[in-house]
This record gives sequence, C-alpha cells and structure tokens, in this order.
Amino acid sequence: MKRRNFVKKTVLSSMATIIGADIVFGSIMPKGYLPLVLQQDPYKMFDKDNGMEVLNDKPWNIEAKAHLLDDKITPNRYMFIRNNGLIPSSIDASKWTLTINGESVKQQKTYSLEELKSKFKQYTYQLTLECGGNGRSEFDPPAKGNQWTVGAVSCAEWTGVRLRDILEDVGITDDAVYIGYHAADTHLSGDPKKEPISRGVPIAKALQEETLLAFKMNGKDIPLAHGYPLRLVAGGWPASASGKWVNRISIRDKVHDGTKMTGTAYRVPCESVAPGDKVKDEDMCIIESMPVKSLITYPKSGAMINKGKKLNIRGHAWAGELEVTKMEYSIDFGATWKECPLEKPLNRLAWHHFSASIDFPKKGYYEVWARATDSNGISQPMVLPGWNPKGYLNNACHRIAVKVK
Ligand SMILES: Nc1nc2c(c(=O)[nH]1)N[C@H]1C(S)=C(S)[C@@H](COP(=O)(O)O)O[C@H]1N2
Ligand SMILES: [Mo]
Repeated sequence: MKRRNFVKKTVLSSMATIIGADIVFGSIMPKGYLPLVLQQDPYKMFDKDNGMEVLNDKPWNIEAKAHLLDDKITPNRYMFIRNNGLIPSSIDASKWTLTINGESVKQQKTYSLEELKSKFKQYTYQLTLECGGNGRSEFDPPAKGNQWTVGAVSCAEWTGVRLRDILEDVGITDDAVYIGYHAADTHLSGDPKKEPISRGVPIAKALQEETLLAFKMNGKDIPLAHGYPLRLVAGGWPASASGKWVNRISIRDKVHDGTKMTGTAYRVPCESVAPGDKVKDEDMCIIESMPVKSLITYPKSGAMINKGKKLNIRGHAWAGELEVTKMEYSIDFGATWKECPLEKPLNRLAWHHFSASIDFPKKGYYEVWARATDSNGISQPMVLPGWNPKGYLNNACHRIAVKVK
C-alpha cells in the first residue's frame, strides 16, 4: 500500500505553537492541509474592513486607521476590537442573565435579557469609546501592550436600558461607591477561575443617564466581538470600563478591586513623572474621564492637491465627560492656528464633527495639525503628553501630510 504524503514534523510543531496546543493526530494529517483554526480570516470572522490592522490574534486586537473613521456614527466594519481574553463561544441569548449583587445591594437580583428589555425603558445614545491605550505606540521609552496608533476609538449608537433604572429596581444602599462588571470571556490561560478583566466606574458615573446596559449597536444586535448579547457602555471613559458580555454587576462599598483595576493597569501617575521613572503603587491613579482629542478622518494622510485648490478636511473631536468648545488647525507646525466650524453631537458623550477649507500659500510639503479644546479650556498638546508606565492617554495633536503640486 502506498503511503499518503504526510506533513513534516517541523511544520507540525510550528503549527502547534501557533495554535497553542498539540495537533493530536498531526502525524497523519495530509500534507498541505491547513487546520481550520489557522484558516480563520479575522476580516470575515468579525465583518471588518480589509484596511483594519490586526495587532494581535490571541487575544484579538484590531484597530482602525484615521481615514476609516470618517463616518459620523462608526459602523461595525470600522470599529476597533480590544480583547483581554478569549471571546466567549456559543452564547444563547435566550438563557442570558444579568445578576446584580455586591456589598451594597439590598438584595441580589437576577434578570433575564427579556426582562431587562421589557421591564425598563429603552434609550439610544451615540457614545465615544476610546481605549485608554490609544496612541500607545508613540511613547518613549516604549510601553508594553498593543501598539495602538490612532484607531482605538469609536462612536457608535448604543441602545439599551439605563443601569440607573436597574439599580433603582434592585435597591442599593447608601454606602455604594463603585460598580464592577463580570463577564463571560475566558482568561488566556483557560483557567475558569481567572477573569481576563473586571473593571468598573464610581457610582456617580454608573448612575448617569447615558450609562447603559446595551443590547443593540447601530440598531442591530451587538456583534459578538463587541459584547453580544449585553454590554455596559460608559461613554467618555476609557473603554475598558465598558464591559462586554456582561453577566454580573457588583455594587461595591469600596473601589472595585477586580482584574485590571490595580497596579499599572488603566492607572497613571497622579502627578507627572520623568519618562521611564518607577512609580510607587500609591502614587498611581485610576483613569477616569478621557482627555480632549481629535482626529482628521478626511483626507487620508499623504493627500495631494494642485496649487490654487482648497483642501477640504473633516474629522471628529471629543473630550471625555466634557464638551469640545474649540477646534483649530495649523499648516505651519503649530506656529499659527485657525479656528474651524464645529458641529454639536446628538447627545452628551458623543464626538463632535469639524470641517475646514484650507488654502496653501505655495507648492510644497505641508502637514495639517488638528487641535481641540475642551470646555475647561484645556487643549491637546502638540507633542506627547505625560509619559506613564503603560502608555495611556496620548492625546497629542493628530497630523496628516499634504503635498501641493
Ligand atoms: N468582558 C470584557 N469587556 C471588555 C474588554 C475585555 O477584554 N473583556 N476589553 C475592554 C477594553 S480594554 C476596551 S478598550 C473595550 C473595547 O471595546 P470594543 O472591542 O467593542 O471596541 O472593551 C472593554 N470591555
Ligand atoms: Mo482598552
């Protein structure tokens, strides 16, 4: 009998490394066969645009590019994915429940998804979600973690019920100070006792009108990668506070101490430090409202125009809990600035839109820099802001290159 042509041992072991497990019957796997798990195409799997950048596949972390974020309301195909663990598989929404427990509830209560939808009034808000680590790639000394450039931000439309209404129904006690979410994703180690992430927000943020337990994104069921079937959405704060696949929320009588609430995770030095400095644990503060920032989403960096033509630019600006009150651009590396029109968002915590029509004095290379100012009068820095160990909160001005021919 003729032997089949089997895959080489060396190829097998490198496949096993990628998969993270031995291919048990690998020795009889036909040559040239690609195991299914390696065939996964993230663009198809998550319904993302091919221009998105995969930063990591275990866990999946995918970012947009500035020019892909041009829509006023971010569609799924341009929405970044940030995971700390493995996306839950086989979710049955008809069996999904949300439990509210913790030290500061009068009594624990569990709701089915159907109950949440029928018992409480539904609201829709457009909410900005930016990863605390967006812009990390520019820090020096470099910070470990996904090397986000500018694309870990989105502003989709979320529909759900107010967390406030649920907590009122449950009954919380006066000593409540924080909430912490728990979710159905799996720790990278596979250990079911470990949570990939369990963060939260102070009770005041939890009780805000716009803080939702959402079951819809842009009018449809939330895509699996973004938290189907139930997600906490706390706009304007680091998106890590917006738990995906949420099945339990604890009402805490102290600052929530779940995974990634302590150490250098989503915390920055309370007072600025020199780049590379070691910072004591007690000198680290939890990131709350995100800083003022903006993005030029049209044109794409590298645009070319003919002399005498105006360049139309547009983009978005946001400022965490605050409003954006001024938007400016510069074509001379920040020496002078011109104000440009700013369009108000639909609701609080959504990004604002700006546009401008720019004249260039002569042929040559230019950069267009954009700078937003928040309602406290704070503007984006032109260069990298305060270094911190994990490279959070880089809100330096966004720039695009332009050539005038
Ligand atoms: N359960 C769970 N929720 C999570 C995460 C996660 O890994 N697991 N990542 C958080 C982080 S760090 C970010 S930035 C946002 C990303 O949301 P998105 O993937 O929908 O864009 O989800 C947050 N919620
Ligand atoms: Mo994040």
